[in-house]
Amino acid sequence: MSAMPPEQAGRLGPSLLDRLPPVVRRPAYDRSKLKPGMAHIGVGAFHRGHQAEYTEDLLEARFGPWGSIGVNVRPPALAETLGRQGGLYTRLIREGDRMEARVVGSICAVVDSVQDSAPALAVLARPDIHAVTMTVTEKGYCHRPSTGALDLGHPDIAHDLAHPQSPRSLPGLLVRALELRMASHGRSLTLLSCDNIPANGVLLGTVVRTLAERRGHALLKWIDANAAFPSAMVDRIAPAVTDADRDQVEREFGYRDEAVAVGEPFRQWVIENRFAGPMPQWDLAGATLVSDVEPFEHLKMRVLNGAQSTLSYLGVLTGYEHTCDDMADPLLVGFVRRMLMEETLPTLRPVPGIDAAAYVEQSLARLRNTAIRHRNHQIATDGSQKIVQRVLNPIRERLGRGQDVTLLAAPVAAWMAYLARASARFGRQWPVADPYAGRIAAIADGIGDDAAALAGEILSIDTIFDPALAADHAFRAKVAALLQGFLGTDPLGCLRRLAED
Ligand code: CS2
Repeated sequence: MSAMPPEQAGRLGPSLLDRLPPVVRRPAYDRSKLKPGMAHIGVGAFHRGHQAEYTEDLLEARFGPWGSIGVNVRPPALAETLGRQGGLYTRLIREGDRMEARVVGSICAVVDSVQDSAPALAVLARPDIHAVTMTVTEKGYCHRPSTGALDLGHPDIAHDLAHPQSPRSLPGLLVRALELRMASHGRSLTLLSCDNIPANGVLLGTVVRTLAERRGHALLKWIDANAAFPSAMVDRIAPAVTDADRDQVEREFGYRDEAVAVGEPFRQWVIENRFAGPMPQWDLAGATLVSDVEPFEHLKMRVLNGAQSTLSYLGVLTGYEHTCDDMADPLLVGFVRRMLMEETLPTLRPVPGIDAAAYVEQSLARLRNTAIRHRNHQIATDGSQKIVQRVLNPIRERLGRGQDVTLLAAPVAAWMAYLARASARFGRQWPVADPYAGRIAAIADGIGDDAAALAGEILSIDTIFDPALAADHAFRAKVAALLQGFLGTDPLGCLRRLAED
């Protein structure tokens, strides 16, 4: 565990808590009494802006042993940022001209375990840790997006099968932690995925069990009896933090914070009420506990995230920088609203207490928030891991019912164009981060200008596209026609034509 040295003058840390300017809200509980009861893997901007703040609200509403140990198994390391600050950070909420600042204290210690899994395993195996939450991004689960099965060909999984005691993958880490718990104190553990994947708990349970099975029947049996993998829907727009955000805190509040988190006012957390043992009562902080998360997650991923991904690809192709810039273009907004209302909403089951059409408008209003500078390229990252739940699943369902998918085909084609334009063939217009970027660039380089052939080759990647969907003639033809338009000189010309239909 990284030491928490006394902070330097001017740097946020425990001794600064009593000297914060009054405009900055501080923990309303005695932080020196805070004990850890859970761990979180992946302490990025989203975790700091979402789950850690819910925990802070809970600690204020009903104080208990629910501090969280933040663990990073991928860069960036935490020691110099949150570690130096005793786990404290400033959470900024922004909307229009309004900004609200709060120092959050719920992360009570941090552990870096990037090169070596031992420090993370030591935390996850502790008997006083009852729950592990995680935000490791879609690709952290090492699954095949088209099926949700563990990708046994993934290099980190291959490594972990050969070296189970020093795992590199998230599933390998969790399996080893559960094995250590079984062999030592035997206490149960709830593993709560907070990533944007439908049925994320089922997925997490699948990848963990698939790997555990290879460690022996006893471990699998123990996991079935002592671990729970509830699903959860998480929501708050919390873009990557910039130097400008950190500088603003320094300028306005007089201290340096290297772990600032920025978000919009809206937040939501819907958690499946199925735990292995004691859990923080996040419902006291505004989270909703339900027996079935699915309708909530489909609504959120297909509407809000679907709109974000669609805008990000169309926005980059048009030359816009942020979601709020995309939302200032009536063509893009008109297209996205129509796509959501006409093609996405009919795929959704009713969600208790939520009017779906109003949810669309609320989502679009959130995306219009000019104080949130969410870069299109950030949202476009890892599209291969996102489009299944955001776009392809509703397309599949509509095709199954004989319904049109003309509008939903646009984000698929725009995603293809985004990756193709990052290839040598199209002049490497921007750098992309996506596990499939190299493969798609190679396809684009080999095929040249034939959009139908390019779309066909990309659709044949069966870890992303389910073969039945890829074989659907109407869908293929629509994607190919749109891709041709997006790769042309007037990328949005085809959208204009769609809008006129
Ligand atoms: C975004 C999400 O980058 C992305 O993929 O779509 O991080 C989005 O902002 C959150 O899911 C909102 O809750």
